[in-house]
Amino acid sequence: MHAFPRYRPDLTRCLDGAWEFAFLGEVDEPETLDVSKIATPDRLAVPGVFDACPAWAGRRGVGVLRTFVEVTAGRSAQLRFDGLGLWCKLYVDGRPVGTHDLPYSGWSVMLPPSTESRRTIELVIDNRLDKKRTPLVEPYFDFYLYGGVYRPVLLRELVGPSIEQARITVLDRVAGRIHIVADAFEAVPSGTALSVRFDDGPVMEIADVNWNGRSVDFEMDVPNATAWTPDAPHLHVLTLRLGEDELVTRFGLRDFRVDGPRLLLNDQPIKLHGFCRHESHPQFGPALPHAQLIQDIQLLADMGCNFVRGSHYPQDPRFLDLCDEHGLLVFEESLGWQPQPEHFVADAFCDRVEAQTRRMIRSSYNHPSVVMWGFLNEGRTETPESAPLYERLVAAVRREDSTRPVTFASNHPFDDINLALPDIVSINMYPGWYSNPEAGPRPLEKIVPAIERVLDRMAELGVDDRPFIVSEIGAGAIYGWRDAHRAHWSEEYQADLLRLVCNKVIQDDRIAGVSLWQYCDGRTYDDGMAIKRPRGFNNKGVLDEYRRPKLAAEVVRAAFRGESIRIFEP
Ligand code: ADA
Repeated sequence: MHAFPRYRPDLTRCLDGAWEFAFLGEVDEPETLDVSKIATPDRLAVPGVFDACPAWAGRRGVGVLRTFVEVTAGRSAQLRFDGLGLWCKLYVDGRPVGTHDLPYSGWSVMLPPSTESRRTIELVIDNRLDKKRTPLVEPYFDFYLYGGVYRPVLLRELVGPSIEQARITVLDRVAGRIHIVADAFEAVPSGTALSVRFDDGPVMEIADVNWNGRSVDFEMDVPNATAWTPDAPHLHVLTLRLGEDELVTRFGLRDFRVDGPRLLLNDQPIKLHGFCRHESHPQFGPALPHAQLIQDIQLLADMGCNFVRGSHYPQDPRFLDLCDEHGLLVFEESLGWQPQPEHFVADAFCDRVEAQTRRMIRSSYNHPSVVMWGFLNEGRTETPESAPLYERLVAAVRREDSTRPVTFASNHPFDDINLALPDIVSINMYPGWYSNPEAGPRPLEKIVPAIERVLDRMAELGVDDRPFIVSEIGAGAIYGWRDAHRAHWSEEYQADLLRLVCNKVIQDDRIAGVSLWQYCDGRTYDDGMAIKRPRGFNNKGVLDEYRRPKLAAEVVRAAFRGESIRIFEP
């Protein structure tokens, strides 16, 4: 089942499956490739990435994907990719219809009508790390960047005027008052009827619909309004009908806000405890099967989490649907990893970050699980070049969504010049791991003081008037490496470190939340940097890459669930 929004089933086709494929390797100008001449003798699963397949594992270059689909002759259609990368160009019936350069973002493209019903869809995908084509990615990222179709693909036939998206803003959670904005693909004549249905209730015609070009907006009261909470994540369904067209979306009546240094969910203080999570699997890369998404949710819930940071890119909408259903709260951020001063002054980079951040917000707007927006993980925020872009992005987020707090994960707690900008201060830190190399074999006693120093610094900077989140903290452990010395890389050392961190976060009222680094191990660098990453993986997961628990998973589970466990300690 594809993610919300959904459409009339009889007009919708899921294009997931085995597509024809060819790997071409190095191609000088992929934008000029004559796709019609490319034979596609291989097969690639969609969703799927070619460089996670044994045949092309670790290869960089250009791949061509091809499939055929039936569309009623004379009708146009929307083709919706929920995420793909790195750079792609789409052809329909041999004609180019667009390019996509925002890895992990959704992409919606119009198929023009044709007299033929059998349509050919071809995608040229380039997974080379090339600033010119894909300004957002760099080879030094600490996670592997794959090429392919990361998420489901959907085709929706359009019959007359149709709704592209609907955004729902909760005005009054208790009364169930909401504001709805619906955008059609094209201008709609004023007065054209629109009907609304909540849940399984009656269809209500909206009288005198005042279309403003292609948009309309109005307020309504949700019948049988029921709150969305992490414990009882009730979802309401809104069905909009415009002529023959139908768009079905879900929303939750909840209120999440900042109150001084506290976070309030439905007016109750809430402390966030959870993990940073990559969409990653050794066999599927970022193209996770639905079954894996469901298992990830189950494992997070079992470890007592109420929070997940979608590090470091827009999330799979199927995952966000599951978070909505399970009451998990999400920090969603656009793609970025340690951008440098040269990025902050490059127009192409700045434009693409802003474009992706805005697209993410539009796409995830209705998910009650998403409670904060972020961008640019660990930028060089101590440099003056960073300020204009950080200001620009904070303003862009607030323009797109005035209801959710904005944040960004900084690893510059002592010299970040932008910390007054966000609503929530999020700091990444690695005491006991990267820092204090001189501190002896097990610098565990350094961890709590290091967190204290950061908290003191927030007070000095005057940003302790807002919530503070430890957005990353952790240690590497090789699955199965148990060691009586409890040395670095042992499951024991990681468990000891995370026990201290969890206890500190739970007990200290100045800390509004934590997203531990990280949920599970994931493939990373394939260059010289891998020397710091045993196996070529980032091993700071409390689960390994196949989701097998390390000792730390038990420790975190007990801490987050407020249970005590007995683990051997010398
Ligand atoms: C960084 C970064 C993560 C990961 C982590 C680590 O802070 O944000 O993506 O690379 O450190 O494991 O070192």
